[in-house]
Amino acid sequence: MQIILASANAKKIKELKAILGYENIVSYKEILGDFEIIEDGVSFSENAWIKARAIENRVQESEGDYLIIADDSGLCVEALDGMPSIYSARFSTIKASAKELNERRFEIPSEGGSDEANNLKLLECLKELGIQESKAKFVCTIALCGKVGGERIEGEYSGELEGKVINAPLNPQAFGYDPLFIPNGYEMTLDKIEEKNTLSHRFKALQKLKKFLDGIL
Ligand code: ITT
Repeated sequence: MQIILASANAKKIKELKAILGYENIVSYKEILGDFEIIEDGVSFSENAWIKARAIENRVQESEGDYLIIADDSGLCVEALDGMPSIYSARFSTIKASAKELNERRFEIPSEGGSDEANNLKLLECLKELGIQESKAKFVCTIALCGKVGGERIEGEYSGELEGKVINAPLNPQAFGYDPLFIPNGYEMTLDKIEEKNTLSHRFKALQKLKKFLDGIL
């Protein structure tokens, strides 16, 4: 059976593959080519399902079993009223100050930003608010759909990782906001924590998914 990841983010794909540990995992671009998926949902759940359905619409004709796994995730910062949240990948393209973000006065961005630009935007916001750190959490919601033994299956699983964001140096090799995030119980940022894939929001969501799949595969 083919397991298709509904993600175009290479760093996310690497983590999903490592945590899932199944064989036959491919990213959608490897089998369906490159196309844009417009994530215009208003929650992690909605965006995860938008990605899952966009892929499923293109594979439904296939005869065999398949699974589609879509991850929508992001960082929620308390001092920014939970932002950047579902806009985490697009944060740097939001033309709004921290104050405007807190008052929810901003236009929804469509363009993605680089990890570096997104990190710089977060640091700018902390500076504007005059703080060195804020409580924060990573959230991951996974949408699962597919056909197993000819039967249709669907599921949704979520995980969170609580901690804080701090004013710290950037790390171009790291994934997303990892260089600015310290999980509770740790004293180093997530990009330096080797066991990230055994404690992350993504790991927690995928543990639940694997429990479900182990029962049916
Ligand atoms: P796909 O939609 O193609 O999967 P994406 O990067 O656009 O790629 P999301 O819409 O789910 O994915 O946005 C996730 C963003 O949240 C990601 O780009 C990072 O900025 C941030 N993020 C999510 N999980 C993270 C993690 O484990 N570590 C650091 N940053 C993370």
